Amino acid sequence: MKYKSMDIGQVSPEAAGRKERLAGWVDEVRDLGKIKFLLVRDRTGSVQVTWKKGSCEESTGEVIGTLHQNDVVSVVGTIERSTVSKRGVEVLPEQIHVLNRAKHPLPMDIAEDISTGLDVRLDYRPLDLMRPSKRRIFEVFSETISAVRGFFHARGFAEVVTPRIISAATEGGANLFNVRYFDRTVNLAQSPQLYKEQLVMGLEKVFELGTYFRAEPFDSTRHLNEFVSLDIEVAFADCGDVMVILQDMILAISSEICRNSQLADSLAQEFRKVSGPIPVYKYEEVVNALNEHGMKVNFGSDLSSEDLKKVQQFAEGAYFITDWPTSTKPFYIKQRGEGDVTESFDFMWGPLEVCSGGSREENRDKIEKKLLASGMNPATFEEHLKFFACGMPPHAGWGLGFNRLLMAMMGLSNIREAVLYPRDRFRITP
Ligand code: AMO
Repeated sequence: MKYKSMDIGQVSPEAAGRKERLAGWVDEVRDLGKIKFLLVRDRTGSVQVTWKKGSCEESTGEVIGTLHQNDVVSVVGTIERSTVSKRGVEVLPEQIHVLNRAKHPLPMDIAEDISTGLDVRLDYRPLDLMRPSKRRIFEVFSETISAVRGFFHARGFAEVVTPRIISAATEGGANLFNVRYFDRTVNLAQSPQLYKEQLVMGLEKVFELGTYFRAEPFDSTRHLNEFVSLDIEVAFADCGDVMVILQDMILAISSEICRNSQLADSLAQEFRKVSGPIPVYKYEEVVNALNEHGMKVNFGSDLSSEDLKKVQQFAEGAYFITDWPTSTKPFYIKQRGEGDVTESFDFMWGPLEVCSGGSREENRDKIEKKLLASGMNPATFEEHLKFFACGMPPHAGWGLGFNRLLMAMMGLSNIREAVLYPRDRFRITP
């Protein structure tokens, strides 16, 4: 590469005697006159560059004298063993090129041990990512995506990309963002729900990783207005089948990330320890247990965040809540028999809902009835419903909040930590 011959993390005592070109950011400069120390870092580590009067060029020493934190440099030098530097190695510089200057002081302190408020960190996200603990979150994010893709490709799923510009609601009428589209108003997709269901006709097993939009006026640590979702849909499968797929995927992600010791260290203990089978509780059991613990939950109502916190007294870590009442689930979820419960599940991590899914209703008349019962007009869904009379197989699937999964994996307390550039009611920059 033009600016570097190796990553700084690769500089080791074994490479002593080699002349290399390194590139990175200035962490620290110490000028003791006859000897000057320059600490240079990249994402893989940092190394001490030691300039000694007499054995190094005068002009190189002068360049070091002009440097400040985060100036971008390229250093050509010889790697030497060292008994004093932390890594047992240092670089004796031949040339130092300043590739760019940073203003000083920086608008945000990037030292790992300085605590900075989340708002400032988000205002300066690229600087925030110069801290290893914050960068690690997105390295885990990236590795998780890679593990997920590997997992689904190995099982014969096709990765699909569905539209974000849509004309009909996917998750019900509320919480839709409207946007101008030439001379009419359209919506931003809340999920790929309707498309992924249609796609099981041709592709049978599909998954999609994408960004979706919900105009929810929440100001919470687990909701955003733009979030990443991992969705699957499987033909000839039911709720139980897709729960098994989810469980297997969680275990596969955990073991894949644990193969990289640096990333494994940043995983929450509970996530590293996760092993199958993940406990399953029926909604009714949870409601009864909550009422025994002094809460007042009626069968048929959704579980509030207070209820879910209370659930921690008898269910920790990862667990499923299944068989939700019809009133709590969207129109596309299938009824279990003739009763008032559905073939559905939520996958929880502590009090956090990470994923929800279930068997889908494939009978057009039943879907229409459910749409009407939810106050929606089936005619609006004609573009979707028309396929249910063309050979729609029984199918099931789920949608998983990818940023929430990361919260669970890394023990993060705010979803904004798990999104590079969060979009909430108040933040649309940077
Ligand atoms: P649901 O609406 O439950 O189901 O969403 C699925 C998962 O997406 C995540 N999620 C969010 N994450 C951050 N901010 C938000 N505002 C937000 N809204 C949802 C959650 C949630 O569990 N189509 C169905 C899924 C399916 O049945 O396949 C759906 O969207 O982690």
